[in-house]
Amino acid sequence: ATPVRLEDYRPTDYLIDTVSLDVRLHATATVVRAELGIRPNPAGVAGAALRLDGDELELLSITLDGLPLAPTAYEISATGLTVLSPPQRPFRLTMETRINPTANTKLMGLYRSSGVYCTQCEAEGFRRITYFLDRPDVMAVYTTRIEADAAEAPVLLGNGDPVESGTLPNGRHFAVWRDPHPKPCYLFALVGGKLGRIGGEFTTMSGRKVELGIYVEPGKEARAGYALDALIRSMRWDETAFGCEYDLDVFNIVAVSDFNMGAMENKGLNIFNDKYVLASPETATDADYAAIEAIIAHEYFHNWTGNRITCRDWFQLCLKEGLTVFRDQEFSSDERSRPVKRIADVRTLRAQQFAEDSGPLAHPVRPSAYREINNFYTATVYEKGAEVIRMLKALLGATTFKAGMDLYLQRCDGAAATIEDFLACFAQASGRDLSQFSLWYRQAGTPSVAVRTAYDAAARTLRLDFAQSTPPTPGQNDKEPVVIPIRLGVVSPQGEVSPLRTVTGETLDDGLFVLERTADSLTLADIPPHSVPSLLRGFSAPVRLEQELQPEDLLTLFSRDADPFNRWQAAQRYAMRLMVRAVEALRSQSAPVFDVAFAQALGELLLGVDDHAFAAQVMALPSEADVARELGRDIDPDAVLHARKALRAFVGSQIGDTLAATYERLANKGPYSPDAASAGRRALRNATLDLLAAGDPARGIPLAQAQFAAADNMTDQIGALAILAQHPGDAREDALEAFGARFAGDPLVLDKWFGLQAAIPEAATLDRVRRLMSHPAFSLANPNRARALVGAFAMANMSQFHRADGAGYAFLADIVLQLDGANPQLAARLLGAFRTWRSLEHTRRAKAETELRRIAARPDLSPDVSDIVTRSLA
Ligand code: B3K
Ligand code: ZN
Repeated sequence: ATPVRLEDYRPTDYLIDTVSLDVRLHATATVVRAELGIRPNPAGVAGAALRLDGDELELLSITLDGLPLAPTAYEISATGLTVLSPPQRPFRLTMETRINPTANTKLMGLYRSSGVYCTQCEAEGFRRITYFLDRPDVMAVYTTRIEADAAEAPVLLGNGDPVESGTLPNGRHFAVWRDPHPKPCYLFALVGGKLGRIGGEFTTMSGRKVELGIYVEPGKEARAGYALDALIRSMRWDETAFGCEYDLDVFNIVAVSDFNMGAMENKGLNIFNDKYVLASPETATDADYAAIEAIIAHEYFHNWTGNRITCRDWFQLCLKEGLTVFRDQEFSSDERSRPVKRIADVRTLRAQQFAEDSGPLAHPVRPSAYREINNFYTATVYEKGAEVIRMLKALLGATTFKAGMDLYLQRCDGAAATIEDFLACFAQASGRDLSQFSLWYRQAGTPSVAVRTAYDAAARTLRLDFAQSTPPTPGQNDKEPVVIPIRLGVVSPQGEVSPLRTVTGETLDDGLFVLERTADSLTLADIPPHSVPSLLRGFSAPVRLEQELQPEDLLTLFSRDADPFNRWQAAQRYAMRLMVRAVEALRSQSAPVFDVAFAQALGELLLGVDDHAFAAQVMALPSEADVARELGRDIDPDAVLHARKALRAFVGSQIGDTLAATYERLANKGPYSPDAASAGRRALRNATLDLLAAGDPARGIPLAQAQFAAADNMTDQIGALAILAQHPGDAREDALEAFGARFAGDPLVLDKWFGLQAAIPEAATLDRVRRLMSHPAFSLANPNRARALVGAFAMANMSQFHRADGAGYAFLADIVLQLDGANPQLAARLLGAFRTWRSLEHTRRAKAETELRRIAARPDLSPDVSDIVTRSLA
């Protein structure tokens, strides 16, 4: 396929202003009648043919202004329908198409999930429902009439507000929904099925009463309460924080069990993967509750950033996604602990986006070409996209940032906008030139900032020399310097140096230094001896910081930095340094040596701990993948695994008593509550037990067994099981069996069980995964199941996916090929696990390449898989 290019954008030749749909639901033969109000686009080419997109549609009839269109007046192909010479005035095109929702395994367009009819149209699924101009800059007002068998689909939902419903002969019924807000077709949705409901009410800031509904599988209503609560809090927060008010009389959320991603922000009718709606203490972990809260908020926030203001074209995806991730991160920060949320977000950013950015799939936050847009719903577009907004706020200051947002929300409301439109609002609000800043959208790769420090004891000055560089990425060899906000402080033996002044007498407002050139320096005045600079506080820019810090400097920052993020970062850096050395030792057949001071520092944190969630983040040492990224090349995953295991065992045995005492002290009191403070306590408790078991299994395992048996909530239960899973033996197998039996009827809980077993870092795991694929509850056709088992093996088990014998690669390649025909999006997602293949040591690299070439050689690959495999090998 030839790529679509940003530079080739031009407006459509026709516009569609109104869409009137009549959908007669049927399991295998749904008939869709679409009446489109079309007119020539003044910005398009006059007299051009009208080319509508279509995919797997059967056309039953077509009329123009009520008159049948002659077969010579139009052409049909596998990708669309062309009306050869449409009238050059407004006209009505009415088409009837037939589709088969049961046969729709791609889960794009109209499909059935456990008998429920639902739709997914972003990015290009609407063309699988009717012929249309399937692109986001075509915005129309929709009326949807849905008709179905009343017994099969008692609940009928559409976008907007309900206007009419009634019964029909032969046990059928109908409902009509109307959405007054013009929208692109990717935001269209409908649902029909047997669903349970919980309802609520929200009064907006201007007094509009909104009826809220959350629809789930009948019998699971009680598990939807937290999602409803999160929705109400999101609606309130968006009014307070961004002045964004809801604009319809109803807001519905439907949970379905077959869904390619997390959720979808269809106007007034969000459709969710049920994993991000359903929660009860017995079935959901604290992390699940936090994810539900974040995703409910994210989809709701799209109502303004995405729906009211949409994207001109799919290159602008980050316009809605980066901004909306930023907004949901801010929401969670306000609802929970801001520093802990930041640490968790940076962990994700580094694990997902930094990994993507340093491999063959690297692309800019706003790509300039794509072959398959579904492959660009990436950590770069989402997470780095959010970081870019965060930097904009840091650079402009909160007040000016707010002014820019207000201008954007007002000026672009109702429009299909671009990144340029967005940035223009902030340029205007600040009076600043943001052209260099806009490089963050165009240039791929993670910039490195190298820092050298020099202290002049006589002058009491501290000189910081910064140099930035961005490595080459596919298609971009030479990089320009970007604007990097570096928030910094200086930690002296007497405490924080404040305010920070330069030798030329300027004060650093907010401790912000902005690096714009390739190299720059800063000399600070009045710095006491033995001070340590604390750089990139709060992770003020998505860069790699290269700063030589000695263990004693790291300990200073860890114990005294005023910035919690950098306290955490100091501990991570220390652990990283120890693990990198251990990897070197192991690869030269010697025993790793660790550093008691590090273990003691962790122990001291536990003794004086007040913020449990923060301490839990400190205790979670860098992951194997973190270490691999730090090494960058010639990676031996077995050495990484063993280095990490050894450090954990070392810490666990050095501070075993403190760990055990902390574990006891943090015991549950009272019933489960998912609030952030309780979740933090549980997280720390599980982290202490985990390290204790790593250092002293004889002490830790019985405690884990007891916790597993007594747990009244999923966080404690799966926490204990995860610890047991790391230690081969009967304790593990018995617990796994008990858990599997207890939750045999609960697919979402079994996903945790599948995932946990797939992540066991032992040679026998691949066989275990193969065995689990024939478990009665497993199905490759269900995305949640596939991701839980196969996805966890490929993405959360570095040493086993990257087995030296290549069996992990061959296994994944087989699955990708098997899945590609049915669900290309899911297949392409799983294939992404190969993205780091070039950084491995040469035997593994060769084996990975063999499997990638085997996939590439297969004829009839989907565009999704073909695109990923081609780029991975390029
Ligand atoms: N906008 C959807 C993602 C659609 C993915 C299409 N392949 C969910 C979200 O980001 O909110
Ligand atoms: Zn989104």
